[in-house]
Amino acid sequence: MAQDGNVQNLPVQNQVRNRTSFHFQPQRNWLNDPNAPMYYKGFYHLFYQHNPLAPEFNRKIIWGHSVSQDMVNWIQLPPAFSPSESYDINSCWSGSATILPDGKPVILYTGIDDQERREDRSQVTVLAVPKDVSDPLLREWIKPKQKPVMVPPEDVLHYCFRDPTTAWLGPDGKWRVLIGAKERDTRRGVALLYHSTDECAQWERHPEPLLVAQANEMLECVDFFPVKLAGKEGVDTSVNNASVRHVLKVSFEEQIGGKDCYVIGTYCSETDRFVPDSELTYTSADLRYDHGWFYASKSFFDSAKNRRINWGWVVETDSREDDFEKGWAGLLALPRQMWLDTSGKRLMQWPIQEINYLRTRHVSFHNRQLEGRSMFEITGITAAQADVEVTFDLPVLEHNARIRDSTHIADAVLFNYGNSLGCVYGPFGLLALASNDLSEQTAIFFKIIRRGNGYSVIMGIDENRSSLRDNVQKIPHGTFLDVDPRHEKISLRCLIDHSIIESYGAGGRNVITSRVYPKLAIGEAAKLYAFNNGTKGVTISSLDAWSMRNAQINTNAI
Ligand code: DQQ
Repeated sequence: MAQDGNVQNLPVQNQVRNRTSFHFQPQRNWLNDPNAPMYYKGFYHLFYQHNPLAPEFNRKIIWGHSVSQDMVNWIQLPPAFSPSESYDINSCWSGSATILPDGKPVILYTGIDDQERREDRSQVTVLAVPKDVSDPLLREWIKPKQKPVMVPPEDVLHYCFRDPTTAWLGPDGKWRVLIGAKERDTRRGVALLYHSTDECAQWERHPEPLLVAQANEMLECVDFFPVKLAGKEGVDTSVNNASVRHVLKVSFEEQIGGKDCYVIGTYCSETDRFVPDSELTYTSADLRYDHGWFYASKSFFDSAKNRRINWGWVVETDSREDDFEKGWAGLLALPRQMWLDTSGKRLMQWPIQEINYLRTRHVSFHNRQLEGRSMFEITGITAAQADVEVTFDLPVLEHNARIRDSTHIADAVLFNYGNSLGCVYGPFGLLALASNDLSEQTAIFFKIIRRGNGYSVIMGIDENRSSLRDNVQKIPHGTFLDVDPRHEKISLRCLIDHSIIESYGAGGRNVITSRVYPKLAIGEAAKLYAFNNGTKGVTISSLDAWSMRNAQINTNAI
């Protein structure tokens, strides 16, 4: 297969390898960021960064467009935006949708202009409107013939000015929007604030950025939205009163994957000041949506069900050659409802309830002992395509644990599956996408360590043995699970879909998304186990597992 060839017409069987069955993907070729999710006249709309010609990022990224009535099954529509004008001829990059008070949507997106040399090209903000607002599918969009609505100001780098957020309305009747940028002199990442008095048609820069990052990093795909102090309900992006706090999320690009980090704070609409509870540090101290592969996410307010939902891009971690062989690259994590944890200190995330409609064959048991150094198979479901909820209970921790102090241990060691750190509890958890001979297996595990005066739970995923294929990136993902194991059980939900495992710890307090490319553990040959490599036994107080049906993901096109 030619490396840069057009793989649109690959026979179906070549497209099947490791392909997911209920995660959002275009039919073939490349996807990266989710763009402008919105609910409009009975349909959920999802746009995405797309190269329709090959399973790799290219210089002519377009906006793919799909619609759904449940965010589980999707119908592919014609692309919404393709490069066509001098201001976006070199790509239509990320952006967001805003629903105006009269119910009409507008989209702001990033155009890459027509300069010959790559380094001379500017990133600009383009306003697009639907051609026919009576069409619930919003099939056609109009972009202006002439000018974009924003161009990079002098003090920021012209190639670092992108990804407009959803706009919000202030009490003064002005719209506000944020653009991620990088200052020319200081190289600091900034979220620039703009105001509009005419429903997003013209914009004026506010003198102060809403956020200045401590890091010399471009802030990609900024997201800014209110969350209620109590309860799971979401609110419209323009809501600001005593019952909400604000979340500011930025995507930090890194060599390996990238990180979606956020801060929670207080936003004053009158002064346009956002005061975060903590600073973004660009270190492992930052709050993260997901400790695995998850990037460039974007949330929206679902007015049909009063909830805030987040979509994020999950990259391929196999080789470019593999992507060409598969004929596709890139998918989106399941849509996640987000709300503020009762502690007020972090967000909670959980797959939207509609995902449960895909659950079919079910197995369940309670109070089963998982002895130290033991494992057993969970049979009766399709292990390659499954939803598993399990709760672990640890007997009297204080008396039994002979657990090392972790104070001076580096994260890479701490979160490593292979390093038991002298724990007696753990690693225990699930072995997903395991082959018969266990030469392939992905462990989603917990281990308990002593930290300070208490105990901490490490939640991790071990990709090391996930695939016998060559050239697959395998890195340890891990985090501290936000539970006190002396008082709470340890719960885990894993959604396993052929080449992706999304793991939600403690009801969604911590999430890790992993990519795996089994060679043997595929289809019916894939197996699922509960395991305990620690020396002490743990109890599985409950386990429920379901086979998952296929969703209709872009297999029908209009
Ligand atoms: N992807 C887009 C940019 C954005 C980046 C280009 C983040 O607009 O900053 O495809 O993944």
